[in-house]
Order: sequence, then C-alpha cells, then structure tokens
Amino acid sequence: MTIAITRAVPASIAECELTHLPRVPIDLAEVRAEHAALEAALVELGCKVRRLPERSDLPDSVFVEDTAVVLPELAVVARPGAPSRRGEVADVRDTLRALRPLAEIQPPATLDGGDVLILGRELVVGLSSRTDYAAVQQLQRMTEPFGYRVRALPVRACLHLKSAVTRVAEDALLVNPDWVDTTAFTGWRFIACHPSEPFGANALAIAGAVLYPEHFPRTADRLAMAGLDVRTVPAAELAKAEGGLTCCVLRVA
Ligand code: CIR
Repeated sequence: MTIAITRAVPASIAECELTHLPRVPIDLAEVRAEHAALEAALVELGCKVRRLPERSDLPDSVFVEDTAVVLPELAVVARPGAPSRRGEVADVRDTLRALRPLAEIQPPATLDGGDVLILGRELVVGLSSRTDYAAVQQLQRMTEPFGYRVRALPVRACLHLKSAVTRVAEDALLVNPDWVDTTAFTGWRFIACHPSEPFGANALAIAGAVLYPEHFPRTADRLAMAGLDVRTVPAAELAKAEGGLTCCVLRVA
C-alpha cells in the first residue's frame, strides 16, 4: 500500500517563503479545507495517509515533499535551501526512520525534494535557488550503489524542477515548456500545460490516478484527453504559498 505522509497546515502559513509570487492574504480555513480534500482524495485512492502534527513555528511545513527523497531502497533526508525551512526535517526524519534506511544531505549542500524528479532509476535534479550541485553529487554517491543515475538540470523562471515538469504516466511528462528544456527528456511523451496556466505543470500522479488542481481546467482537460484518470481537487489557496499538490505529499510506495 502507498503511504502518503502529509503535514497539517500551520496557522503561520501566511508567513511562508515566496520567491516568484507576491504576498497575498491566505484564508487559513480555506487552505486547511483544501488540504483535507487532498488527504480525502488520497484515502479514496487507497493510500494510507500519515499526517504529521502541525508546527506553527514552521510556516512552510505543510510542504513535506521538500524534506526528503524517498526511494524503494532508501530515504534521503534533504537540507532545504531556505534556512527558515531547515527545522522541518527533524520530524520527517523520525517518521522515515521506521520505513527506510536513511541517508542525509550534509552541509553546506542544500536540496529541496521539489527539485528531484524520480524517473525509475534516473533522478533528475533541478539546480535552483534551493538546490545546489554539491547536493547533486551527494545524491549520486548515496544512490549509485542501488543503480541510480543522477542528472542535474538548470531550473529557470520557477521555484523547483517539479514546478515545471512532473511525471503523469508510465511514459508521459506534464511540462511547462517555457520553464524546462524538454530536449533534456528523450523518449518521453509530453503533455504541455495550457499557456494560460503556466503553474499547471505540477500534478500528483499516485495510485493509478492524477490528482490535479481544479483551478487549471484547461490543462485538466488536456490530461483527461490524454486518457489519464484525472481527479481535480481545490488548491488555489495553497498556490498562494507557492505550493502545488506534489509539495504536500511525501510518497512512500
Ligand atoms: C517555499 O517557498 O518553500 C514554499 N512557500 C513553497 C514550497 C513548495 N514546494 C514544492 O514545490 N515542492
């Protein structure tokens, strides 16, 4: 069974990190309702949701994806690029310890899980404002014994690699072609997000379905037209904190 680790939305989410977005008010009740709807969708898909307790001293802690990279053979505890987020890893480390052998990105390297796209035995790592090449090298050393190949890819114009590209099917990637160089992914079928929905390349493919923000209907149509089982969920308030759906889930499959 797929375990989906989530974390309660902290009351302090309005103080989150923002890089490419202006700060606008976030409705706490609304963002919590969105998060609950995402968890309900995960349960409906047969996932076991493990929700970590709220940490109101860590405004971005709902975005658990950034705290680790979970592979079948091991979990790599991240070292988030934003200093305000480094405290998030402790509880996640404690949770993952029971599920996988652990490795840990060592300082001064920094890595956000949102920059790591897992494509089978290939790990594509975004070089972003949060993730550096030293972390890529560490990840390579940690995963090489298990047969992984790690490849770095510059991220431009957006926060994380997975803001620009996510895997939506065995053979297909959802991309924003303005934000990622698609020639870096040979052999894949591409579905481009609709040009009017540039933040629409982040989809959470899990348990045979694709969870997707309902505020990007044109891209949702494209995913459905491609034959995918698309389940839309509300995520517009989460988006104000520069988070997508993958960011809210740490998948342990
Ligand atoms: C941050 O800037 O770190 C948060 N406000 C958003 C993190 C989103 N995480 C992700 O894309 N994996």
